[in-house]
Parts: sequence; structure tokens; C-alpha cells
Amino acid sequence: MKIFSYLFSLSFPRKRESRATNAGLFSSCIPAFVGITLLLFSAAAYAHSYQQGDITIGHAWMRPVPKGVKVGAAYMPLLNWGADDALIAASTPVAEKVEFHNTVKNGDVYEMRQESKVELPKGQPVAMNPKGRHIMLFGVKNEIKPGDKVPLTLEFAKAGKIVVELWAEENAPAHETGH
Ligand SMILES: [Cu+2]
Repeated sequence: MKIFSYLFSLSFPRKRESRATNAGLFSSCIPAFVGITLLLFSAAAYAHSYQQGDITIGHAWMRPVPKGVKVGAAYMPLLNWGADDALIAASTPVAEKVEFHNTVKNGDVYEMRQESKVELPKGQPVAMNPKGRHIMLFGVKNEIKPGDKVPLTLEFAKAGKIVVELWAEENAPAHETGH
């Protein structure tokens, strides 16, 4: 009997220990996940990225805009390493107006909805790609050809402003279509 209660007393703390280890594993998973995400950010052969305060901005690109077309869309992955932040404004000299959009399913159709800002919760990668959230350019002034580099100013509530270069590319980077 004694040995059983001894084993029981042993097994109980052991259980707790393993739970604690799991919790430790879980929390150590977060930086690992962030690390993998960062790797993805730079994995594309022709990628570029930026750091503004706690925000990492991955490969920023847009679709070329043919002559006569007035709208364009830009994409980039964002990752906030610090306290919760948000992308609150964007502008570019090549377009009259820039908006944040999200693609949402409404019944059987996908619709673009304007959003006043893009929330950037701590440690949570936020994708901007042709399937979802994106930056919309209205009143595009000139043709944007493949290979062009287009400046885009991003303003974050906490991290401040940064000018990134949108690379005009026909195709989405492989890591953004690989799902
Ligand atoms: Cu849109």
C-alpha cells in the first residue's frame, strides 16, 4: 500500500511536471513559429523586406497596371514582434487614393470590403495577398510595368512611418500561392 501511495505521489508531480513541460514547449513554439514565418518572408529568390520598429514587412509587391487602368492592388506579409499595433494609413505618389481592403465571402460571392485599418496583434503574422487582405490603389496615374518599383508609405499607429518599395510582378510570389 505504502509503495502505491508513494508511486501515486510521484506520479502526480510528474504529471504536473509534464504539463509544465508542455506549456513550456507551447510557449517556445511561438518564437519558433515566428522564426519559420520570418524564413518564409525571405525565402523567395527575389524578395525584399523591411523593419520598422517592431514590424517586419515582407516582400512587398503589386500587380502591374496596364495603360488606361486606374486601379491596382498591393500585397505584403506583416509581422508585429511588439505590443499590438495597426497599419492605419498608406499613400503613394503613383495613385490618388490608397485603401485597405479585405476579401470576404458573402454567400457564394467574394466581395472586397474596405477596412479603416489593419490590426497587427502581437506575434501574429498578417497576410496580404490576392486571396484576402490587400492594399488597393485608386486613380493610378500612369502605367505600371512589370519590374517597376513603386514607393508606398505605410503608417503604423505605434511603429510610425516607413516607405517601402512595391515590386511590380505579374505573378504572386510562390510562397503566397503555395496553399
Ligand atoms: Cu480591393
